[in-house]
Amino acid sequence: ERLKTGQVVPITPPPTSPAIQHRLWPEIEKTVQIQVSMAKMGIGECGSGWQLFAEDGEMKMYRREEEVDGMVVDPLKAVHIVKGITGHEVCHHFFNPQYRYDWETTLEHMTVLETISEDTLVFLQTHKRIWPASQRDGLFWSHIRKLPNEKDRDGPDIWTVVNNSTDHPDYPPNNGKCVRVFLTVCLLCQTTVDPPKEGTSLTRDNLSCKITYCSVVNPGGWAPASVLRAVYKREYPKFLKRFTAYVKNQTKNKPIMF
Ligand code: 6CM
Repeated sequence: ERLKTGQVVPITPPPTSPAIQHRLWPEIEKTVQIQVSMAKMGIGECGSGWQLFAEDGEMKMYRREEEVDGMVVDPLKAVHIVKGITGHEVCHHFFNPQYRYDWETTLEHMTVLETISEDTLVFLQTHKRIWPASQRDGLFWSHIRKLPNEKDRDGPDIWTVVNNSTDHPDYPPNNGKCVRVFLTVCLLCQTTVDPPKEGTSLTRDNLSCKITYCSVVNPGGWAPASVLRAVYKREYPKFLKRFTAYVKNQTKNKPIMF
């Protein structure tokens, strides 16, 4: 079909989720559009200032040093290519609460405060205390979505999970021992299938998944910049390696979920 001049091409399909009835929906829709388009940009396209701070095989992690009111809010962008898994499998394990304690090592406690729909949940999480700062908690909506593969219409779908801080009347911030963090996270996953030789069937050896993980975390209150940057430098590579190894292990003997 021909596009008219000036016609805007939506990057995500029209929303069909029951979550569209919810008060948070306009914010979810807008945040997903913005986060997905930023995650799709290459490091060179995102503007200058990205510095590579960790590298391990195919995994590369970049950060931009930024502060707001003296607090470190360094944006992070990581790219990784993992063989043997699909983008749907990666996003499924990142989104679903039943797996979270298995891979999220910074977690102390997690509750689902609200199930908006099967693809949209509201979480309250407390994270382990890091000396010398106070313990942190986070309250955020989380949304999983399948996106059309515009570059290869016959290829596998692209999958994303977007997490973004929100509020809840029953859980106001900074009300107990925890300081509330504010986060925006986008996981974007694209599967590539290397076609099997004629007469052989498709196996996990034919799959690879390009993972992009973007995050901005505001610690919400006093935290020494040098300690925070040291924690991020240690914890983000640990998270992405551990989480992807977990998904590989969980899926290795299961049918492929495209
Ligand atoms: O994205 C990740 N996990 C998701 C599911 O849990 C979700 C959660 C993100 C929480 C990020 C905040 C962690 C707590 C940071 C504490 C900072 C203050 C301490 C002060 C230190 C001096 O999106 C993976 C998150 C991986 C984090 C390394």
